[in-house]
Amino acid sequence: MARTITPSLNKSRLVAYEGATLNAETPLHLLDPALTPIEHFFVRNNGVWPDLPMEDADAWTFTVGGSVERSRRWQLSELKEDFEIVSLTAVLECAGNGRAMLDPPVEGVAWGLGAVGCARFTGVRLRDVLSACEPLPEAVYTAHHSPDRTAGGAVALSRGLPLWKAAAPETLLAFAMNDAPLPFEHGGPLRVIAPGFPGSAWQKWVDRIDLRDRVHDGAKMNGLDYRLPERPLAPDDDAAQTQFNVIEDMPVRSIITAPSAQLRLHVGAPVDIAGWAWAGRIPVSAVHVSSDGGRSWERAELDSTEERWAWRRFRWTGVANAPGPIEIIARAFDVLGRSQPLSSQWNPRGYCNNACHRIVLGVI
Ligand SMILES: Nc1nc2c(c(=O)[nH]1)N[C@H]1C(S)=C(S)[C@@H](COP(=O)(O)O)O[C@H]1N2
Ligand SMILES: [Mo]
Repeated sequence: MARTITPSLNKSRLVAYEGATLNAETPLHLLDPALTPIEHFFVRNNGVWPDLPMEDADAWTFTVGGSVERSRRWQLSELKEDFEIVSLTAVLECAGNGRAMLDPPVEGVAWGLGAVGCARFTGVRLRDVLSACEPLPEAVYTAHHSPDRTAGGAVALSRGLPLWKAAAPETLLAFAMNDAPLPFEHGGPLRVIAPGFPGSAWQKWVDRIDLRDRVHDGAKMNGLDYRLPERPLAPDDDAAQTQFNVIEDMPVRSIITAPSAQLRLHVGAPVDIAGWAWAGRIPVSAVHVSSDGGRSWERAELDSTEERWAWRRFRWTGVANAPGPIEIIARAFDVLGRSQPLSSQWNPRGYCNNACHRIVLGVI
């Protein structure tokens, strides 16, 4: 008898948003560990939970078709046998993370800063699987397909990757997360891992990938979805007159995960700040911290990591000099010298808002 997979993780410590399915973000203090525990990892669904009639995860079938010499189909157990299994640690961030800071507000889930997490993913390289199907010279883009649908029955999400990213060594078909079988809520049995690309490119419950001779035009690939205007737009500007490009990179960002903003300090006490910094394609180079609302900045300590796609720990210690509120701001830089803006940059869907994270601590 086939059984249907249902959500079973305890996500009760997350902040959930209204809707037909679970969309929930992580309170920032729960993002303090280097690897986000699965029960604390944010969840984003464009549709309702899919019905997956499954005996077991290893029987999940995955097909490659489209612009290939040979279309092929595997069970998950066969993918594990046929291809090298690799693990990497990577940040998964929704393109809409930080959307709630936009003024005026825009449509879409009003994420604060917790639509992000960092986990260890295990799977096979997408490029190995595609190579086995002999891509045709015309192939330039992937099209990802999954069984989840909107409440109205439409395909919930079908996004893709430019071939250079599908063929990059870090792009995986993953079946494990934090060394446990990939849970249903995070796209198990099988999902795409595309480090550095927005979460929307990390297709969950993926059962088919087609190669295409053009940019994919599936659900949420068109119009304003997961696209940014070529030049800054003001809320009153006519979006129809503007060129929008598919988001293929995530901007540099940092979050403060300790202490939580409720902390009260005594005058003279040390102010110990810690958090994480990451970026998409371009690595992080530094984090600066201000404890006077942005008037002066000091360089934070920044840990190194061998894991190219993981977030990096930063730490900074100051002193609570005088009674009253102090505003702490963290600002990360990438190796191209780009940094987080001090205030939010508006765009019609509120994507990639990497404005600096600020917390206010009370000194008594
Ligand atoms: N099939 C499918 N895959 C999907 C989505 C979806 O709605 N359906 N949402 C995407 C988006 S927008 C994000 S941010 C990530 C979230 O992954 P998570 O729920 O594991 O945190 O999944 C992506 N993959
Ligand atoms: Mo997302």
